[in-house]
Amino acid sequence: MTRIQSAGTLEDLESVRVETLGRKGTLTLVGKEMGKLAPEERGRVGKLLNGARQKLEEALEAGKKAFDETELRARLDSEWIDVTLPAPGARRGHLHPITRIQRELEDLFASLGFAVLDGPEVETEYYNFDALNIPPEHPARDMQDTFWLDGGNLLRTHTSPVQVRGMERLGPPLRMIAPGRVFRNESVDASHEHTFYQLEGMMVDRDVSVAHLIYFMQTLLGAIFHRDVTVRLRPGYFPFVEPGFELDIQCLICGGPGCPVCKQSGWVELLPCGLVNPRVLRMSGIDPEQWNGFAFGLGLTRLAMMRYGIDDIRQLQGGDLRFLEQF
Ligand code: 2NL
Repeated sequence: MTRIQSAGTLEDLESVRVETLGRKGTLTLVGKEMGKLAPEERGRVGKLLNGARQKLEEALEAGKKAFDETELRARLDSEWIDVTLPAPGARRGHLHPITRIQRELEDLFASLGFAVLDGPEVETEYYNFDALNIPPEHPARDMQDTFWLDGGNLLRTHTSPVQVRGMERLGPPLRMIAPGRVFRNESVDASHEHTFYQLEGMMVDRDVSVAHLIYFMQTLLGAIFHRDVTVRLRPGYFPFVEPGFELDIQCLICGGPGCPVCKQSGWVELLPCGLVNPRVLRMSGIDPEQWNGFAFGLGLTRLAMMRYGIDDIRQLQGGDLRFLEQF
């Protein structure tokens, strides 16, 4: 009994049980000797033996219960959880910087009444070149610039074909933008990618002028950069606009002295634009005697680089999460 009360572990209790009640335990052995007793003694000794066995069993059971309770209390203390603590934050994904700019501009143009159009990335020669008044011998059609596919189709080199389809389908007057992914067969470096994003836009109405174009482009750039940017306009030649312009902005990476993004010039070609060439309107079923319009092409990839200060275009398509998680 003393050993049961002073037992330090469950194992101590178990050895007391084995030594007394087990197969070779003292009480068990005594019980086996009962036969040797005089018959009149057996009843008395048997009763004593049973009483002792019962007391022992009860004491062992109580001891075990005490150990179980101690152990349970210890576990409850150590495995205690504060259910009022805030849960660890779930890791959430986010939009790619180009997607963010694209959505922002889609919202801006939608608010100005422009339809947001989508179209195929695999195009025909007609929609990518012919309908834009790009002549058969134009260098842009060259193997170096265009990914040609078997059967004469190609990966669109700009989103203009979406606008051609838009002119055919909507008819004048119209306002539309065509954002999307375009492809050029280029050598890749810090400022050139074979895959990049563009947003072209067009407005066709009666008596649209260069003044409308300039005003509109200024509004657009103010909304994009949320600050004053220094711009310059140069005459530019594109077969699908006449007259055509190049709108440049002063490089937001280096601010003027020159860096890899602006090819050391201090200026970045941001926005080719112009009045839609009458031949282009006519080919898409719009009468250039009745209607005219302006059009522009915005490089979304370059815009994202300016906005976020990214100095290497290859990072945008590279898929390196350490880069992407910054945005
Ligand atoms: C570029 C192209 C420009 C246009 C694109 C356009 C489309 C049609 C008719 C007339 Cl259907 N013009 N698009 C106009 C001016 C410039 O830029 O490669 N931009 C980065």
